[in-house]
Amino acid sequence: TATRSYEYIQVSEPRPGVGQVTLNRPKALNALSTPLITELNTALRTFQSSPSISAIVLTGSERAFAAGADIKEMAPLTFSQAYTTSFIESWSDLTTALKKPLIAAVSGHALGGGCELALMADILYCTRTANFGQPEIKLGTIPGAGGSQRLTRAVGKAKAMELVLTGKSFSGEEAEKWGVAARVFEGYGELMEGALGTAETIAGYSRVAVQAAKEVVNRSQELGLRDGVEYERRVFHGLFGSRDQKIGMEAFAGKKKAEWSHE
Ligand code: CO8
Repeated sequence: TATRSYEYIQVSEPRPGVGQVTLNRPKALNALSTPLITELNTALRTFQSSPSISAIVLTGSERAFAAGADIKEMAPLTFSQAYTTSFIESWSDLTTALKKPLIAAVSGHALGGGCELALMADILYCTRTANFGQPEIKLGTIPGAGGSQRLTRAVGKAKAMELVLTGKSFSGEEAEKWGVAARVFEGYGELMEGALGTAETIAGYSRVAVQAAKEVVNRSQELGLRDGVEYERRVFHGLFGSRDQKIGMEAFAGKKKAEWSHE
């Protein structure tokens, strides 16, 4: 992928098959302004269509993953402006358009829209001292990018209600204990090592199977158990039509390493 020039993010390919987006608006603790989100969407779309990328890591700085939506941009917005421009609707491009796995590596502040952005990722890793929260109530508003829904699914209603109503933050250590984060790390270096390592592992598998795996796990958040299991079985059956299913199972039987065709 050609590294384009962005103003608010940095884009790299740090490992084979792995794309990285680093939010880079340090003066505002990576506050998620509309231009930043536009760049993020462009970068993710570019990785999505790149045949050399199989998994993506999204991170911020050691100090801040993202301190929320840009409060200074939102302050003067009127209802009719927000409504008619579908303010923040483009955020959900991240979850709907991206078929490749996205790993959020969170250090420092992940507040408001920053917490919601992290919750949109397929896998969330963080440092022990990461600072998560939905403080919108303190600004006279509420989460607007899925926080009330995704956080509640992740931690349950009791904790989510307390967090959203008080605006109190929670630590990376708690995020891991409560099931928001898949894994917690001591420092930023270990966090990035862990996130890139997992992305590289995923990038070593069949891209067809990886996309299907992400799709079926995400369906569990939308469907009842019976429909979800049936959906999974349909996709599982479908994979017998892929070349990589034959390659993977024949390699196992022949005690060889699978050389994926991604077909
Ligand atoms: N928006 C705009 N600027 C910000 C934001 C933000 N969310 N967060 C920090 N900044 C700016 C500060 O204004 C400051 O700028 P300046 O130097 O020009 O004064 C700079 O970043 C550094 O911040 P601080 O000096 O405050 O740094 P501290 O280390 O003292 O404090 C905190 C760090 C605790 C993170 C503090 O900055 C803070 O409380 N920030 C706001 C956190 C917050 O309330 N986030 C929620 C925002 S609302 C939201 O996300 C709604 C989501 C709705 C859906 C999505 C809509 C797009």
